[in-house]
Amino acid sequence: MVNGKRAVERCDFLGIAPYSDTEDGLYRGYLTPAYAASQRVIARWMTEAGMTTRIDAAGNLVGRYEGAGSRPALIIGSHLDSVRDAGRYDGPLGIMLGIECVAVLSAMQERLSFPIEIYAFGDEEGSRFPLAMLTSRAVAGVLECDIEEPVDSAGASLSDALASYGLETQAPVAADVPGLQAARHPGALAYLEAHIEQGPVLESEGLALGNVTGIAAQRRFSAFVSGRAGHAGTTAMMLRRDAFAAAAAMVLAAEECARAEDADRVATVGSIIVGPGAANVVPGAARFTLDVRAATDEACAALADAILAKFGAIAAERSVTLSVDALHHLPASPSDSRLLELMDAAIADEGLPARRLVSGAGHDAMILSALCPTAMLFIRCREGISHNPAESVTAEDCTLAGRVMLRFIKLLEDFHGA
Ligand code: HGY
Ligand code: MN
Ligand code: MN
Repeated sequence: MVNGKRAVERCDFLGIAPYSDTEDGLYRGYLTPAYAASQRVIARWMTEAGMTTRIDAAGNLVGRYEGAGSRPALIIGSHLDSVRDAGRYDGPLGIMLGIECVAVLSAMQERLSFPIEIYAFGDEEGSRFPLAMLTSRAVAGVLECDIEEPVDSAGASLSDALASYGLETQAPVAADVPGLQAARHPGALAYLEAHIEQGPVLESEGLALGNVTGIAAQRRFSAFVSGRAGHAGTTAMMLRRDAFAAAAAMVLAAEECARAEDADRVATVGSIIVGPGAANVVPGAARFTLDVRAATDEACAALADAILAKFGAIAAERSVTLSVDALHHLPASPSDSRLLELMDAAIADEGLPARRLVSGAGHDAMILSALCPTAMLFIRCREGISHNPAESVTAEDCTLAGRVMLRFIKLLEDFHGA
C-alpha cells in the first residue's frame, strides 16, 4: 500500500537543517552540504525500498529497482534542489512517491519487464548557479557544450563544486564544461514525474489529481541598466540618469505587457540588484532578471519581444544604457499523447475524474522529453501556493497519487507487453 503520509513526512524531515542550507526556512542548493546530507538519507530510503543507489556524473542520486526483462528503464523523478525560502514539497514529493511505488513492488516481490530508476535531480531551479535544469539536461544529453563557466553567488564555479563533491570531471567536453555529459542516460522507456500543481485549479474544482497535457514555454533574461551614480542631494532630478528608477519603469512595463495578454502569458521580475546601494547616492547600475512564460513558443517569444522593446524605449527616454543576456529558453513541452491516455486510464481506475491541465511551472519533464516520452501527474496543493514555506499537501492526496502512479506503471507494462 502506498504510504502517502510517509512521503509527506519525509519531505518535512528534509525541510530543515541539516537538509536545508539555511538555519531557518528551506534552501537546498545543488551540491551544497545540505544537498549531500539529503542524498545520504534518501539513498537509505531507496535501499530500504529494495533499490541499489549511485551518484551519477552530474551529482544526481539515482535509485534502481531491477526488472525481469531487457527493456530500457522507466525513470521516475523530480528535483532535490529548492528555491530560496522554499516550500517542502516542490520536487522532493515526486522523489518520495517514486520510492513509495518501488517499496510496494518490492514488498510484493514483483518485477516488471523494465527496471525503474528514481532520479533525484540535483539542479532544476537554477537557484545556485544561473542555469536551470542543469542536471536533467546532462541526463537527457542536451546540455550545451558552450555554456560559460557558471559561478554561484559566493564565487564558486560549477567545476569547483563538482570537484569538491568528489565528482571527477571526466575529460571535459569543452574547457569550461566538466564531464557532466557523462551522466547522459543510455535510453529510457518513459519518464514519469509527480509534482504539486503549484496553482489553484485542482483545489478550486475539488480535485486531488490532474493529468498534465504539457509544460509552458519559458524564456529567462538578465537585464543590466547602466546610468550615472550621483549625489542624492545635489543632482537635479532633470539631470539624473537613475538606473534604478529606469529599471523600476521597466518592471512595471513588463507587468503591463503581460497583463494585456491572455491569462496563460506571464512575466516576472524576480530579482534585482542595485548599485552602489546607498541611501544618499543616485543609483548608477541595476541588474534584474526577467522570466517570461506562455503556453506556446510563439506566444512566449512575442511577449518577450514586446517587453524587451519597451525596455529599449525606456532606456532611450531616460538616457541610460541597457544590455540584455538570454539566460535560457525552454520550449513548450507537450506530454506524450499515449502516456496521457494511460494516465487518464490510471486516474479513472482509481475512480477519479481525469482532469487534464497545462503546467505554467517548468519541470525536469520538459527536458527529459528529449530522451523519452514523458508524463506528469499533478497533486492538489493548498491555495496553489508554492515557492513559499506555506506550501502544503495532504497525505490522502499523496496516497492517491502513489496509487495512480502504480496503476500507470502497470498499464505501461501492459502497453509494452509484459
Ligand atoms: O521556474 C519554475 O517554473 C520551476 O519551479 N523551476
Ligand atoms: Mn518543481
Ligand atoms: Mn520550483
